[in-house]
Amino acid sequence: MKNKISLIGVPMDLGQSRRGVDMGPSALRYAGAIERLQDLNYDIHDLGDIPINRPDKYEDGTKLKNLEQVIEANETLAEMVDAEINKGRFPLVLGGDHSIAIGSLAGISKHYENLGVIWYDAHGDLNTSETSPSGNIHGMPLAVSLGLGHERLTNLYQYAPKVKPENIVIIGARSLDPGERELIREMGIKVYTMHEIDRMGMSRVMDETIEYFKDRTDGVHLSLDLDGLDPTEAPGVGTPVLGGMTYRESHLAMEMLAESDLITSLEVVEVNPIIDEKNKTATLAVGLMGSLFGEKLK
Ligand code: NNH
Ligand code: MN
Ligand code: MN
Ligand code: MN
Repeated sequence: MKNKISLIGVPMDLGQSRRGVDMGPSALRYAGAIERLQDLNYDIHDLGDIPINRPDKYEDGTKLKNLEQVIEANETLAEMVDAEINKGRFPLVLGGDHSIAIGSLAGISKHYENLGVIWYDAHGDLNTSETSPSGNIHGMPLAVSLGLGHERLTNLYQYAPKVKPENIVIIGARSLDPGERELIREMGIKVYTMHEIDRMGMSRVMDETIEYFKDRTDGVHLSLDLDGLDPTEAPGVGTPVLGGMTYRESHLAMEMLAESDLITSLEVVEVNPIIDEKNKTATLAVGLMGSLFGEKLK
């Protein structure tokens, strides 16, 4: 892994309906994100938080919510991530809701011929404006990155698609909408649901994932949605789903990724300190970052 990291905060909660994820970057910094990586001898620059324009009124209903503000924030994010990669630095994006993956991937993917994406999440985030049950853009970023959905989202940063279906691995899925299931089947997207994780164990799941990516990708982005973990261990998330990955399974996954040296960018999303218990979820997330950045190897 590169030893220079650029941290970008995206305090945005407009991609979903529950307020509070906008405080994610603060909660993660407060939990020691920067110090944790400095202790591992990384040169880390905190670029601060992207300014977010709030709507006069939060939109509800099932059409795309807060589209303009989500686009604006993601355009800024894409530019910043792009610029940091150009400087030879590892982009670390702290959310914010998962809609910010649209901007991260837009800024990152143009640097790679075959960017791999690990989507660590209870959800597939493969909805489009047509299939979304909620109108929440945080349920769409993986579809958007495949070039599916609202044109202004798919074309963000003036190119599409950002990722190829065969370069995606979803880990931890246990809440998939009908349209998402269809897309997974149609495009042949690789998914390790909780069922596979239970049967095979996290160790084999990660061995397979790493083996799968090793030869086909020239970079791998890890999109870490904290609701991938079980809500008993990560209660501070907007859409908790029972039966998730454990603390130990998640640390093992991060440690194996650290050993593989495949990861070239990271985002940490959906931490909501308002519904958390004494910053437990942000603290857990920072621990996982420690493992991913090689705590066990030093
Ligand atoms: N699939 C649902 C939707 O599209 C929920 C998505 N929620 C998430 N995704 N937290 O990670 O609205
Ligand atoms: Mn420096
Ligand atoms: Mn998600
Ligand atoms: Mn999720």
